[in-house]
Parts: sequence; C-alpha cells; structure tokens
Amino acid sequence: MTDTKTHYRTCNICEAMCGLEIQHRDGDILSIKGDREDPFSQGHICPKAVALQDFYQDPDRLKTPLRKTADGWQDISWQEALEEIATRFRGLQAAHGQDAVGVYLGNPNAHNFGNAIMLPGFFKALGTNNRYSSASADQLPHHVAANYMLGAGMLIPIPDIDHTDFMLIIGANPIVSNGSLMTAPGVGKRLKAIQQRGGKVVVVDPRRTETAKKADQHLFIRPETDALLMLALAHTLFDEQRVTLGHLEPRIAGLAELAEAVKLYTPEAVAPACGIDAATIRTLARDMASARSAVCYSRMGASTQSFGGLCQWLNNVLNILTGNFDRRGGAMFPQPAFDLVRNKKGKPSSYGRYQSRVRKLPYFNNEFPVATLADEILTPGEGQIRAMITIAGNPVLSSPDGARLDQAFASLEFMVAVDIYLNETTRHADIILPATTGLEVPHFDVFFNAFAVRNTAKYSEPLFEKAPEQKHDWEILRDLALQLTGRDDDGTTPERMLDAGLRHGAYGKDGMSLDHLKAHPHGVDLGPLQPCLEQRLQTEDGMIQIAPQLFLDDLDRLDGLLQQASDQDYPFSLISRRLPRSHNTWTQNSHRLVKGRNPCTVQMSQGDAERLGLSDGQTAEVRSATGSIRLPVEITGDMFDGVISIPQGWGHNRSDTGMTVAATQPGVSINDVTDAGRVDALTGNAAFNGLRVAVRAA
Ligand SMILES: Nc1nc2c(c(=O)[nH]1)N[C@H]1C(S)=C(S)[C@@H](COP(=O)(O)OP(=O)(O)OC[C@H]3O[C@@H](n4cnc5c(=O)[nH]c(N)nc54)[C@H](O)[C@@H]3O)O[C@H]1N2
Ligand SMILES: Nc1nc2c(c(=O)[nH]1)N[C@H]1C(S)=C(S)[C@@H](COP(=O)(O)OP(=O)(O)OC[C@H]3O[C@@H](n4cnc5c(=O)[nH]c(N)nc54)[C@H](O)[C@@H]3O)O[C@H]1N2
Ligand code: SF4
Ligand SMILES: [Mo]
Repeated sequence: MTDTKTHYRTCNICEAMCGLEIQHRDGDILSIKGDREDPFSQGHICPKAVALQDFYQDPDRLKTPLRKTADGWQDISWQEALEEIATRFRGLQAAHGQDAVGVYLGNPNAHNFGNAIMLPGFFKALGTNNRYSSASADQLPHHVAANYMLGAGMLIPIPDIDHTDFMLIIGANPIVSNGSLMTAPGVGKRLKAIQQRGGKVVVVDPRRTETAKKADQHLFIRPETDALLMLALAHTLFDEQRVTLGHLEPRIAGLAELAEAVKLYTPEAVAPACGIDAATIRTLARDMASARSAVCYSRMGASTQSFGGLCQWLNNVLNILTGNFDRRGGAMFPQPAFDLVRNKKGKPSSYGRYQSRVRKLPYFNNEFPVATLADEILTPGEGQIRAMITIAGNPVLSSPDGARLDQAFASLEFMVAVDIYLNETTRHADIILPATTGLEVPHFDVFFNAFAVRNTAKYSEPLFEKAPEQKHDWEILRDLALQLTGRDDDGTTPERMLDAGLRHGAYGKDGMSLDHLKAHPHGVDLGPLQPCLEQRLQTEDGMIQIAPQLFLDDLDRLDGLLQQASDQDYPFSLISRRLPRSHNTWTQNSHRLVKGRNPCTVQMSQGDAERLGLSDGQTAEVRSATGSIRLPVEITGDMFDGVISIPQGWGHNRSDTGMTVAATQPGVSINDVTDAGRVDALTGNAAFNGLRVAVRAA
C-alpha cells in the first residue's frame, strides 16, 4: 500500500467551477471535499462532486468502441470503428451532399476544453452545415442579444453579485442550479452577503423556488410574460425620468427608438397578463433605479420560452438604463485568461445566413435550432439528414418532443455517438465511441471563466491515467477528422492551444501560461471584474446598440399575450425545474445521487389539486398536444395557481440502455410532452416554459 495522496482539481459537472480536494490511495478515492484554498470557490461544493468517483468507477461506463449487430453490441477496435465511420459518412455525403450528415453537441462539451479546442477542426473535416446543439435548448437568446447589442455573441454581461446592492433574478434558481451564465460557486453565501450589506434580492418566478425563499421579495409571474414585465419596468424608468446612463452615455445608440418602443407598455397594460399588479411593478422599477448599484439577471425561465430573445435584450436594456452596465455592482464583463471574444470585431455573425430546410428557422453561431432536428431527419427531400453523430448529448431526453427524435434517430441510415454511456440516445447508434470523463480528464474552463463573477484561472491535471485502450474526447475528434480527410496528425493538442491562448491573452505579459497554472494547482486569482466594455466591445461603430431593429420588430409577437384567452382543453401552464442531486440527464446512474424518494413529481398548488380532485402522492396524467406522461402529484404552497412544475432530465426506464441504476428510477421525461413546434421565433431557441397542458388523475 502506498501513502494517501491529495489531488486538487476543478469540478467540471456544472458551471460553478468548484475547487475540489480529493484524497486517494492506490487508485481508490478516500474523500472528495471542497478546496478551501481555491481562490474562487473557497471550499464550496455540492453533492454532485462527490459522485465523480461513481462515474469514474461505474461498471456501466463504456470503455471500448461498440458496434451494433443483429446479436447485440460487439466490441470493435478503434481503427475498425474509425474506418467504418469515415466510409459510411463519406459514402452518404457523396450520394446526397455534405449536409446529409448531422451533428448534435450536448452540454458536457462546454465543460471539456479538449472538445472546445478540437471541435472546429472536426467540423471542418466533416463539412456539414447540419449542426445542432443543446445551446438552442438553453442560452441561445443570450448570445443573440449580445451579438446584436455588443457585436459578439460570447460577450454576455454577468451580474457582479459580490458587489451589487440590488439583484433582480428573473427565471433562475441558482441555489439549486449553482448559477448559470453567472459562474459563482457558493451562490447562497453570495446572495446572503448582498442582504448583509443592506442590499436586496428580488426573485420573479412562477414557482417560489429555493432561491425565492432566501430572497427579500418573491413575485409570482405567469410563464412567458417576463418581456412584458421588463418593458413596463423600462417604461417606468423613462416615464419617471429615472434613466441614468452613467459612463457609457456617449456610447449608447438607439435611446430615442427605445423610449418610443416602450411607451405603450405601461404597468397597468401588462399587469393582468403578468399577474403582478401595476403598483408593484412601479416600485420595482424605482427600487432598481434608486439602489446604489443594481443588476437584473434573467436566465432559463426567461430564455427557454417563446420570447427568450426579447427577454435577454430587455435584461440588458434595464441594466443600461439604470446606469448599471459595465459598472461595479451591475452587469459586468469578465476578462478571462483564455479569451474567446478577442479580435471578433467586424466579423459578421452567422445569424440568418441560412434558414432551416423544413421550418425556415434561423441559423445562428453556425447551428440550426435543435427543436427542428427531428424534422430535418424525418422529412424527405434534398438536404435531408441521413446520418448523425452525437457528441456528449442525450437529446432524446433533453430536447422538446424527445419521443419524436427517438423515432427520427431510429430511422437513420447510420448513426455514431461519442459518449460514456449506452443511453436513450446512444442506443440508436451503429457505433459508439467511448470517451474518458471526469477524473481521467485534464481541465481548464474555456467557457465558464468567460461568464464568471471573478477573474481566476486554473488548470487541473487528470487524477487518474486513462487506460491504454481509452481515448479522450479530443483524441476521438482528432482521429475522426484525420480518418475523414486522410491527413497526417500535425501534433496539435488542446494543451498546446491552451498555452498559446494563455500567453497571448490579457495576462500573457504578466507571465500567464500553462506552466504558470500548473505551478498553482489551487488556481490563480486575477481579481474582481473591472469595467472594460469599451475595450471589449466588438460592434463595428464602437457603439452599444440599445434598440436593435431585430428586437423592435419582434415586439408585435408579444402583443398577443396581452389578451390571451384561457384554454379550455389545456388549462395549465407547464414549467421545468432542476434538482439538487442530478445534472441534466446523465448523472442518474450514481447510487449516491438517486437514493431516496422519487424526486420526479408534478408540483401544483393546493387549490389546483383540489379543483382536479388530486391528493398528494397520487399518480396524475399530464397531457399536451404532443404526448402524455404519468407521475406522482406533489402539492405545495410554492406554485402559482394554474402553473405546474416537472423536473427535466429524467425518463431512464426504457429498454435496451446500459445505465443499470438509472433504469430502475421511476422518473419520466418531461420532454415526452413538450412541443418542438414551440420556439422563440426570433432566435429559434426551444420554448419549454409555458406549454399548455391538461392534468387529471391517472
Ligand atoms: N424540458 C426541459 N428540457 C431541457 C431543459 C429544461 O430546463 N427543460 N434544459 C435544457 C438544457 S439547459 C440543457 S444544457 C440540455 C442538456 O441537453 P444534453 O446535453 O443533450 O443532455 P445531457 O444530459 O447534458 O447529456 C450529456 C450526454 O453526454 C454524456 N457524457 C457525460 N460526460 C461525458 C464526457 O465527458 N464525454 C462524452 N463524450 N460524453 C459525456 C452523457 O452520458 C449524456 O449522454 O437540456 C435541455 N433540456
Ligand atoms: N443541480 C443541477 N444544477 C444544474 C443543472 C441540473 O440539471 N441540476 N443544469 C445546469 C444547466 S445545463 C443549466 S443551463 C443551468 C440553468 O440554471 P437556472 O437558469 O438557474 O435554471 P433553472 O433551475 O431551470 O431555473 C429556471 C427558473 O425559471 C423558472 N421559470 C420557468 N418558466 C418561467 C417563466 O416563464 N418566467 C420566469 N420568470 N421564470 C420561469 C423556473 O421555475 C425555475 O425556477 O443549471 C445548471 N445547473
Ligand atoms: S456546484 Fe457544480 S461545480 Fe460545484 S461541486 Fe456541484 S456540480 Fe461541481
Ligand atoms: Mo444548460
């Protein structure tokens, strides 16, 4: 037996970037704790980090390439797998055009710098425009707003939670999600600190969330009416002459157009639709305007809905109008050590360069919306997708109307999955290429440092050597690209690219490099966020566009909400929720995380349950125009009347998957009822929230 050793790394499950301290001996994990010396997370972790050992040791995890045969799954060599994939993809592309092969990227790609760095080369080799990702089931509206207002889709304003005096949280539940497009490990403490310094936290959500319970004020809102609320807040700021632009005043273009556009949206006009009275809306605007510093932070609830683009634009508008943009305590811009925004000036965005073939949805950031992926596979004609590769994604459970995508994948001529499990999506593959994960992978956060509430940088070595037969995701992507092009390896590695990016980045002259980070395993602190937008702005004319025509034109669509009639057939509005002990669809194979009572319940108010004659724990059927699911009722004081909430990420009890623990879980997939036809027409993002459903005893 050897000595106990300690390993420091960043947890890469969610966006919070928590530092971990892991005790291990002879390949066994003895403990996983928060790293108190991590300058950013300072010891914070959540229960999911402890499960990293489960994913590492999971006997269900795939280790060698698999081929589907009539007699079941068969191990094959990497070389055989790569050759077959290249031959099939190239054959289909020769016969039907380059776009005959589709790609879907899932969430873990964003948590793996090897993927982030090697994917562009892979895409070039594959040469298809049929690209999709979970971004269009998530944060696409943030990118579209950043692109049109600031000139770069990645220039997303981040709430300066550690210095603000007033935080308005719309449609986010960071106490459970640990923050999103706001990397802030230990959000709970940070929110509490706002209150301790005399500030205020207000949450706007159709559910009294775990975050709302810690806030000073919670306002129930009807799903999808947030843009109306924000327009009324902006209206009030103009109406009461509370607009103060601060240091950015000379940089702001379009103020008069904005003032004109918000004129109609008085608090009285929007109050009935939102379910928030006019006086409360006025007070909220005044509170935000008069706070020493303030920030509006809108996330999933205001992104994955029919008006996601408008919401994310208006979120930025409110921060600008109150003088809180690019200002301490307001919405700020990180300066990451590895910068994805640099030198984008004048580069045209790909928004609208193409429209999707079947539904004419907009292209953005070189992708089409995932809500139309099934259409593109199932609708015959030129440009139809005939083969797919999914990389670290499980869209059968994660995308709207997942059941139809399930059928679509089954109909493909050929499919490949790069994944760690045989799951609801990858079971459709002809070949599965297994990747390393978690503790076997080196880590640097290329994305989430760009969205973090403090500038820090950290590189983590792998804790465990991968087995000789295993490949990292980036090696799989590299090898596929080489096989597809017939080229020789030029020796590019993610570490080399990372090192170059660090050396040429904002801290390069101060000695930032990969070696520097390797010498500091707890991470290095680069200080609080600083006003820097004037240097980082990428618009051609150097101005902040506060009222891009694209958004003004979209306001017409909103006006329908003002006189929405009640729906007799589908009287309820459905929203999703996240759970503290699961991450999307893939962590449910950890015993540790799934033990205990079934968390996949439909939450509803006491009044709604009484009207439906449902009691707590009874099985209900939730039905939409798309499909129906059955799950237990949970009666709670936390739901707005007329709104029900179901967790996302479940539905593992199907046949022929290889996640043996997950398969025993009773949870059902919310996306068997969601509607792929519902998107934010402006951005193409999936509109999960506010789906009309009926509920009855099963
Ligand atoms: N109704 C509803 N639907 C939603 C949401 C919602 O709120 N409501 N949320 C949406 C959001 S925000 C997101 S991000 C999407 C997520 O959608 P997806 O990204 O499609 O779903 P994940 O569960 O993250 O899928 C991760 C996949 O990667 C695999 N995996 C895990 N680690 C690794 C790795 O290191 N390498 C490789 N190669 N594979 C790995 C897992 O086995 C799994 O198959 O879901 C969306 N869907
Ligand atoms: N534990 C855990 N953490 C996670 C994840 C996970 O699966 N589990 N997933 C990660 C991922 S991929 C992401 S993108 C982030 C997301 O992080 P968050 O944005 O914080 O996500 P949610 O918890 O889904 O919070 C969305 C909130 O919006 C509310 N909502 C729904 N519809 C509306 C609406 O129309 N208006 C308003 N105002 N509110 C609405 C919901 O009730 C919910 O409270 O979380 C990440 N962290
Ligand atoms: S909050 Fe996120 S990053 Fe932190 S330990 Fe939990 S899963 Fe990992
Ligand atoms: Mo996400």
